[in-house]
Order: sequence, then C-alpha cells, then structure tokens
Amino acid sequence: MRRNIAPLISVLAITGIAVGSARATEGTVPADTLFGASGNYSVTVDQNDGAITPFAPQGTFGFIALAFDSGGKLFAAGCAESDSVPGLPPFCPRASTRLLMELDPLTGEVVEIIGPVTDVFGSQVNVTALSVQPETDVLFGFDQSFSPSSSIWAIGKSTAVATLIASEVPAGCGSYCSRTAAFAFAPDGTLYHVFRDPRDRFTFELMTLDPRTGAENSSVPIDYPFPFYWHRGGLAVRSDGVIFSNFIFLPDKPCWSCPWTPLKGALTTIDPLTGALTEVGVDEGAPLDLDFSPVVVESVDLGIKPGSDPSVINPLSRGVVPVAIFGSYDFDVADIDVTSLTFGIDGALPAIIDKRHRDVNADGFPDLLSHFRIAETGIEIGDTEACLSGETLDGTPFSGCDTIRTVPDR
Ligand SMILES: [Ca+2]
Ligand SMILES: [Ca+2]
Repeated sequence: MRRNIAPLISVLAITGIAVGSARATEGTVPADTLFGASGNYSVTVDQNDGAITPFAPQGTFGFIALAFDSGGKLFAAGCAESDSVPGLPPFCPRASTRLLMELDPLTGEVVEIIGPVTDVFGSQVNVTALSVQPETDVLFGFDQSFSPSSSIWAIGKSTAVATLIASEVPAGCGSYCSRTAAFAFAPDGTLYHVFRDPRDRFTFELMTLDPRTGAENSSVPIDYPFPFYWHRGGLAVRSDGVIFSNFIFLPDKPCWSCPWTPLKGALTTIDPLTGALTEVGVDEGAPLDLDFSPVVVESVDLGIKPGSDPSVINPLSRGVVPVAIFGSYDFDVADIDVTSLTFGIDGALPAIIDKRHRDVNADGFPDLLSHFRIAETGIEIGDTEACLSGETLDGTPFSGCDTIRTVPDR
C-alpha cells in the first residue's frame, strides 16, 4: 500500500535524485561493516578508530535511523527535505513527513521511498531509531524525540505502516520514561536500550527490554567520563556480541553569541556486564543511528538421499546418507569449499565426496554429492528435517535443508 507519495515524488524531482530508477548494485557488503545515518548522507564507521567514510550526499534527504534486515536490505528513516544551520549537519525539521526508504548499501543511494511512516490511523510516527529483530526479521522502529516518552513500533517493510508494540518505555515508567533514541537488537535477540533518566540528565543506563512489552529486563549504569560526553543516539551490536554506541563531546561554545562548533562524536563500546564505556575513537559528524551489515547466508537447494521421496533415515544405522547440493544458474558447486561442509545438528563432516560433480537431478546443472555417517549427524527418531551448511571458496556462507522421515517409527 502506497499512500500520498505523489507530492513527495514531485519534491524528489526538484532535488534531482532519480529515485526508483536506481536498483541495488550487484554484490553485497562484507558482514559486520558498521553503518551510520548522518545528516543528508549515510556513512561507514571504522571499528578500530571511529573514522567515518561518508557516502555521497543524497540531495535534500535527511537520514535519522537505519537498519539492515537478515537478507542484507538496508532501510532508513528520515525526511525528503532536510534543513540546515551553520555548524550543524542537515536535520529533519520537526513537522516534516517521516519516510521509510531503502538504501543501496554499496553506494548509499536512495533506491526506493517505501512511504511515510504512519500508524494504522494515518498519524505520523517520528522514528528516531531502527533495528531488525533477528529471529523474526521484523523491522522495529523506536520514537522518542517529539513524544513525551519512547515507544516501540513494528514497521511494515513494504508499507511503512507502524503498529504500536509499547509506549512509555520502559513499561510502567510513569513520568520517568526514557529520553534517548538508542535501541538495537543483538544477534541473540536481546533488545538493548540506552536509558536516560529524565530526573538526572547526566545519568545513562544500558538496559535490556522485552521486545513484546517494552518492560525492563535488566539495567546497568553506564560508567562514562562525566562531563565530557553526551549520548548522541546510535547503538548497534556486532555479530560477536560487542555493543557499539556513539557519544558526543559536549559542544564547545565559549560565549553566548559564539557559533556552535561542529559536532564531534566518540565511537565507544559498552560492556554489558559492568557498563564500562571504552572510547574507540573520534567520529566527526557523529552518526545518529548505527547498524552492522549482517552475515548473509545464501540458501542452496538440498537433496537428502536424492531420488527417494520421502528421504527415509534410520538414525540407529551405522551407514552413511548421501546428500546432494544442487547447482543452479546462480550457484556453481565448483565454488564450494568442500572442507567447510557440515551436516546435521552435530555438524558431521563428509565421509566421502564425489568430486565428479555429476548432474544428480538431471536439470543440466552439475551437483555436489557427499556422504555423511548417520551416527555423526545428530539426527534423532522423529526429526522431520536436516540441514547442511558450508562456505564457498570466497568465504560466503550458505545453507540448505530438506525434509526427512525417520524409521523405525516411534
Ligand atoms: Ca539502528
Ligand atoms: Ca543438477
């Protein structure tokens, strides 16, 4: 469903950005690249020293929030007509329509305007952070800046329609609700949030929240070198669980009429157990929201005991089970790193690999047939599926599953 985007399209025509004509560039971004939203462009951030590499500015667009989904699609929230004042990066004016967009992660270009972010009644939702829940791939939006308290929303990735999950975060906070826009899912599904106590504006806590209710699960005070820092927003968790955030140095304004100095941000890590903040480096421009590119696992077509349907397996057998990885137009089995193959929940290694790449299913594409010792796979009586995973020679992970039936029956 696309609503009311005709006026936006005319705005875009003025900005000279060819939205909709650009398609995602071929190829993918390396996993665990740190992205940030900053003014009218997006950036990548060096995780060793905080240095930012900006993508080309996107006309008058303003970017506030961004998040990758598990397939590597990059979503951004922002506005079509950002505003700017000297010394500060472009920003989205209060009243401007909030848009959900898709960006090309290789170029930072706006690929598509999905639509204005509104609730089911058509009211604007002022999204200030985005993050995708790993197990469901649902796009979560968090708003904070213009409402009395933080809220959690689920946002349709193709409609931009937001469904309220929780308001007044953390749940039950009364008038002491959080005052930051920093939210991010960890790869294990934990929802982290940097909480700012409204009674004490220099106190921050790293909180974990229940993503279904917004209730606080745990919190630890963030130990930071007061008074040099101010939390800017931006929180992201790398695939190894390390939490990155973005604090800013308090702006230097020596006199009332002096201009603001450009914002200087500090990329930091936060220890979830102790709350200790460690500075990684200075990132000029101070991204508002952060996210890591995901480890995109390619899906392959798998045939367990190819040619037999259903694939009957006796888990008590001392024998081997043949498993075919079917090649296709997109997937050449000659590219498989055969030393990386594991099958079943216990990760059995291949006992035999047929290096002839025969066309097992006679579809014209060569396939890779390998045999695994059933006893090493971890397949149990009653299992209905088994999966194989591996990597290509260039290190791209792939996996595939097939249905099975076990004998003897229970
Ligand atoms: Ca984010
Ligand atoms: Ca084939």
